[in-house]
Amino acid sequence: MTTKRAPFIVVEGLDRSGKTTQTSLLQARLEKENVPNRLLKFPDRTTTIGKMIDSYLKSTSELDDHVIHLLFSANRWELASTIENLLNEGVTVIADRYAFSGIAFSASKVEASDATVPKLPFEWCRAPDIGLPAPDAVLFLDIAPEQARLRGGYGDERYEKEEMQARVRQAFKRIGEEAEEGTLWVVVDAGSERDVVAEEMWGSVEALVQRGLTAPVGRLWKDRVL
Ligand code: DGP
Repeated sequence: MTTKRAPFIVVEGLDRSGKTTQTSLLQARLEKENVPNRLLKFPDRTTTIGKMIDSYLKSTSELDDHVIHLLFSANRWELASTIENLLNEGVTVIADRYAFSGIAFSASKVEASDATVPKLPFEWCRAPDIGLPAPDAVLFLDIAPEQARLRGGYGDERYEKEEMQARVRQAFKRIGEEAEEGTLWVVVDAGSERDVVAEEMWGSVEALVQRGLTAPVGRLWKDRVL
């Protein structure tokens, strides 16, 4: 008999896309179906690295753009072996954000003097996350930044500005188009009713969750390792 492992599901989205609500609903669904699961949130603000990220996001500290990018990535690597072990033990892992946010947000930073000039090249942003456990499915909650703003406005954190979110949305689009074989990339209309979004998300991953996988846990962007 072949041993199966559980799937790794990542939920990505713009700020105010309903991502946190939807990851909780997805987890509740797994509970209802008696599926062993674990919900992770990135950045994980509880670790030493996570606390540095938290203070940067709240603008209580300043860090060079390269440094904060590498800290976000390190914060994912801190949990890489935990993710792999859980999947191999049959525990479905849901991550609220992952490496795709890493690229999308960092590659969307632009020079103050010229908003068409990125501060960090796209490929440079991808590099530190090469080799992380690869998700089997990515559910991208898509919403127009204008619509997201109407949901009570953006908060006070660093990236919560409409122009930035518009660039982040484009970056996510590119990442989705370049998604690797073996990763299911689903664009979910996050502007729909809460329960409609939840059903679409569940419908996208139900078969993976119920059947499990025989293939070993993949590695992100493994073909890009020189
Ligand atoms: P959240 O806790 O989901 O609201 O995310 C916090 C903010 O950090 C949000 O604006 C997205 C951004 N973010 C998340 N992961 C990364 C990352 O890896 N790199 C960068 N630059 N930003 C990220």
